[in-house]
Amino acid sequence: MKTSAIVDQFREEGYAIVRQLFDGDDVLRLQRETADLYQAGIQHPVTYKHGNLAYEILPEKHFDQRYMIQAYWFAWANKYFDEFRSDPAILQLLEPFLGRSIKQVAQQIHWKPPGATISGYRFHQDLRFRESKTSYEDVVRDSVTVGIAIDRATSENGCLRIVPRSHTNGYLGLSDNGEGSIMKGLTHDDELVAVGLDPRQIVDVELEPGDAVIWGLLTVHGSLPNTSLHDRAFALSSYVRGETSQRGEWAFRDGERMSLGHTPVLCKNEKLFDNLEPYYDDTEWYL
Ligand SMILES: O=C(O)CCC(=O)C(=O)O
Ligand SMILES: [Fe+2]
Repeated sequence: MKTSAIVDQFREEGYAIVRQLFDGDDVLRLQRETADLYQAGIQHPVTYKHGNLAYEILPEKHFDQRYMIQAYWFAWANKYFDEFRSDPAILQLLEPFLGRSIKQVAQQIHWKPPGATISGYRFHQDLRFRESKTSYEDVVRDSVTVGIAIDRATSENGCLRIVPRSHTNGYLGLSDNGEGSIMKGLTHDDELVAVGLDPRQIVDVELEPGDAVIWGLLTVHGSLPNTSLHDRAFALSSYVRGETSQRGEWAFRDGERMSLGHTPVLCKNEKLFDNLEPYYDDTEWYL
């Protein structure tokens, strides 16, 4: 798809699909590195955190085996993923939206291993995860999230689902009720209807490995648990315009690729500096 068509679709629909952002050997490498990352993370008995780095574990104490369902900011543990976050293909995709100086506020991979019973995300708008809205000149205008399929993403294995044009009515408060975790429970159709959305409009974003989808902070999206026999690893990175954002790790400055520095900076977790030491978090939020 041409750049102008991507920009138009993003503005009109709140999302756009970009086929083959990565292909060939680059996808095979991404899949290999993701498998290695899973092996590294799953060594931890419960959720492990160190700075912005985190491995979210479902422990065997409460599941039929140990699973890792998310990793955050693994660029701190893995050189390939530090380089991946500033791949030139990503700059090319983001430049029409964010310019040539870009920071990254989220780096995540979400796995949905078959058998892990907790793997869906209730419908929400990502603005709920930008705690310090005043740290940006205009966080909605200056943010783009990029999701890259590592495995094929299908309806059966819990692909991302988006409500087109749902970004035009402001913040809707979906999934803000309950205990806050968007991974517990499912969104009922009537919750969407109550905020003026039509569940029949939901689009299943099915992707081949290497395909990407971009969405904004007000775009309503979620995903269902995996009911197939195939994992769904999905890399999710959120970027902001560098000049207008006081949060995030530089990814590009004046078009130049940037690596992480020596110590982390504030991204999404406003409590980062309360504890920069590694620790285990055995909060049983999934029960
Ligand atoms: O991985 C998914 O299917 C969606 C995750 C998501 O929307 C989020 O973490 O904000
Ligand atoms: Fe989200």
